[in-house]
Amino acid sequence: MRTPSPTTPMALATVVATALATGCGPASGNAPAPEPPTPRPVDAGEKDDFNGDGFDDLVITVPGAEVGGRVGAGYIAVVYGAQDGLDTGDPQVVSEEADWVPGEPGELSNFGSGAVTGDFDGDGFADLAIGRRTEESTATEAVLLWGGEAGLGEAASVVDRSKDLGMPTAGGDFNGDGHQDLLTFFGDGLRLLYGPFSRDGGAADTASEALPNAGESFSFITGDVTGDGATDVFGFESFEEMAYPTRFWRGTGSGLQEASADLPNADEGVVADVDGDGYGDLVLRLLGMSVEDPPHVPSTIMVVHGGEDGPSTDRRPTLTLDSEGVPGEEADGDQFGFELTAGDVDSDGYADVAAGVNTPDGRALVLLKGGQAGLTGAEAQRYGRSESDAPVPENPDAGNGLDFGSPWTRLRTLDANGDGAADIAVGGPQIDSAGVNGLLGPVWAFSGAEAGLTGMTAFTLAFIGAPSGPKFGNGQSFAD
Ligand SMILES: [Ca+2]
Ligand SMILES: [Ca+2]
Ligand SMILES: [Ca+2]
Ligand SMILES: [Ca+2]
Repeated sequence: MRTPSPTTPMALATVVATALATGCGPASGNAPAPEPPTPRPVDAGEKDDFNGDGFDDLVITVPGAEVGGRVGAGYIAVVYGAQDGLDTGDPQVVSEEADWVPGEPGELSNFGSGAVTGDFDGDGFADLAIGRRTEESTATEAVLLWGGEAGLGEAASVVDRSKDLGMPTAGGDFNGDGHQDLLTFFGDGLRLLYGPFSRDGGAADTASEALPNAGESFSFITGDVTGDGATDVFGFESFEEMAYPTRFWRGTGSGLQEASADLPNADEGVVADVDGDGYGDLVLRLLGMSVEDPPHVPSTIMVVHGGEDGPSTDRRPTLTLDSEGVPGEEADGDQFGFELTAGDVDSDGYADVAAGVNTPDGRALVLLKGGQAGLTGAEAQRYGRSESDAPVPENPDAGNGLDFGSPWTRLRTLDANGDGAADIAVGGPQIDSAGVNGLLGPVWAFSGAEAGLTGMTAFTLAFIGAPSGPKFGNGQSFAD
C-alpha cells in the first residue's frame, strides 16, 4: 500500500491521477435523461504519446537504480506503444549518462523520482518532466525531456528555477488557457509552472501555493470536476497517524484557488467522469481518523460527483467489496482502492475505474464500470490469484519470486494500442514472500476492449533489457 511520507525530498509519495479527458463540455439545460456521451479519446491532447504515432507510451521510473557505478542515480525506461500494445522488444532506457540529458549520474540524485507526462511546449508531441536532486544539496530540480518524431531523445532542458522546485507531481491546465502546466511539490508548498514552456526550460509564468510545513504529509490528484476546462487539484493530508479532510483547489482563469468542499478523509483517488455528464467525478479511497486504519478495517470507495459548483455535497455514493456486482467479499484489511486509476476501458464514453485490492490469496485488480448511473458493480471484473478470479499471466522472470499477488503498488492508464479503449499497466515496487521491499517487480499490461479488460502481457525490466541490478529505495514506479 501507499504509505504517507514525510515531506522530505527523499520520500515524496505523490499520488497523481489521469486528468479528466476534456473533450466533452458540460451538459446543458435540464434534459431528463441525458444521452450517452460520444466516446472520446482516453487522453485529450497528447499526454502520453512521445513519438506522435497515435499509441501511448509507458514510462517506468527506477530512481533508486545504480547507473554508471553511482548508487541511486536512477533511470527511466520507456516502453513504446504499438498496434499490438506495448512493444517490449524495443524499450528506451534514459539516464543522466545519455549525452542529450544535462548533468551526470550522481549518487542518490534519484533521476526519475518525480515524472509527469504532457505536451509542455505544445508541439503536439508528449514530453516528460523528470525530477532529480541536484549534486550540491538536497535541492530538487526538474528536467524536461522533449518528445518528437523519434520519441524522447532529441533534447532535454533543465526547468528554470529561482528556488527548490520540488518533484514534478502532476500535469494539467490549471488556468484553463489551453496550455499544459506542471505542478511540483516541495515540503512547503505547491509550485505551478505555467506552459507553454520554451525549449530552454522556461515556464510562461510561475506561482506558488503555500502549505503547512510541520511534518505534514501530502499527496495530490488532479482533474476537472467543475467542467470549466481548468484542472482542479485535490490534496490528501495527514500528520503522523492523523488523517485530515481532503483539500480542494479549484482551477480558475487566474490559477488555483483553495475552496471549501467538506470532503472526507482519503489517501488515494482519481478524477474521472464516470457518469458521462462532462464533469469529472472524484473517486476516493476513504480513511477514518487515522492513516493507520486500512490494515484493520474494510475499505470503502466513495464517488463525489462533480458539477459546476465543484464537488457535490450530497451526491456521494459509496462502493465496497460487498456492493452489488463487485467481485469478492468485504474483509478487514481488504484495502479496496488502495490504488486507483481511471480511463474508458470499454470505450463506451463513461470512465471506468480500476482498483487494487488485498485478498487472502494476494493482490488483485478490480475493474468497476462507469455508466449513466455512475460507478457501479455491474459488469465488474476481477483479476488475481483466487480461484474465482480471472487469471493473470505469469511473471516471465519467475525466478525473482514475484507474481501478481505480491504487493504491487502502482496502476497507470494509457492507450498503448491506440484503439480508443484505455489499457491498464500494473506494477511498481513489490514485496516478495520473504517480506523484502522495493524489488523490481514485473509490469502487467491489460488491454481494454468493448468487453472490458481482455488481453494481458507481463514483462520485467530484465526481460526488456533495462538494468535490473543494484538499487536503493523503492524500486520502480510509473510516470504520472
Ligand atoms: Ca507513441
Ligand atoms: Ca512537446
Ligand atoms: Ca460526472
Ligand atoms: Ca467505460
